[in-house]
Amino acid sequence: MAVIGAGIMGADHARLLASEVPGVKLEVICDADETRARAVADLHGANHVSTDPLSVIADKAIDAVLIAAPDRFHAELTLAAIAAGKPVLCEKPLSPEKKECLAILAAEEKAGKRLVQVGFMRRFDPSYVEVKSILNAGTLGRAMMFHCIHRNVSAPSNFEGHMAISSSAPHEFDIARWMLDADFTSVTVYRPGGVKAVPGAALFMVLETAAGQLVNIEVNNNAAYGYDVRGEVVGEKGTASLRSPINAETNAALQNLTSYAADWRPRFEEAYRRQNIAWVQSISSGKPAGANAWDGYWATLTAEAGIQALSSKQTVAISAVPKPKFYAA
Ligand code: ISE
Repeated sequence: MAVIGAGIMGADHARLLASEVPGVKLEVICDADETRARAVADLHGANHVSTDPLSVIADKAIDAVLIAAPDRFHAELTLAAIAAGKPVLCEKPLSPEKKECLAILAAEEKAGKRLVQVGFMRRFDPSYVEVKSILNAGTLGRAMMFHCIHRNVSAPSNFEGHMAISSSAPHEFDIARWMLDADFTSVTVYRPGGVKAVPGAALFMVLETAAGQLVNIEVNNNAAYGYDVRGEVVGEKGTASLRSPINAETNAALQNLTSYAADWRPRFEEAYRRQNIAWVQSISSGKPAGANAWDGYWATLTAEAGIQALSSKQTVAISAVPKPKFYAA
């Protein structure tokens, strides 16, 4: 296994692959910064480091690749993995641009084998999985709405307004399609007035599905109090909500307290673990797991429409290319 990218996510994936995922030999950590690659490799027992991702992907000693490089390199590296015939788990987004996602769909179909999984790890989160099983059991009746909240403590210094849509919201775009088993037909984006912090870091979106369901998404990347992701599916007969994992509560000084994670990694630790295990098992079984390249295309298609809706202040229609039979369920 090679991990490409030794930043926050690459380091975390290397840790998970080395310590939590059976059947993996962490061979190479690749990063433009060799020192950073070496630090991650030494920490997690990888044999080698590299600063050349394309040679790592082509290396015959490498069976599979996890891409956690900066978003703008995801498509090129995923295409290289497909060309090498190697299974690849690409961190979200598959690409920031839908045309690159379409190139990946064409390349994978031409290769004739499902090689690409996209890192929408919430599909493996125990709470989202349980809400979906409640919905699928018919307990709620037909789903009418899905309320989603996605709050980060603070936006990173390089954060631009539209990144609330392109970086954070794709998790909601994907999990809503998965939860409702529906595609979107439109998106409208609202920005609260008088936002003093990073403009656009707080947005409210409304999406409609082809089945007429409504999905609203609040993204607030300057929530300040904690990392907080919430979701509630509203059906004709009831609702089902996410419960974030709480491992302890404090009773002291006349207070009862629980704490929020500082960022997404502790909150979705179990989701990443299960995602990576499922990916490695899918390599052995040949049965794809999780989000595929078509799902990656949809998340980027929706994000591009959302960015257009933010700037135009208009509802933007969303229409995908016809779904290739190659990705039929
Ligand atoms: C980040 O890129 C992620 O993927 C995290 O899962 C998400 O919670 C965060 O908002 C994004 O910026």
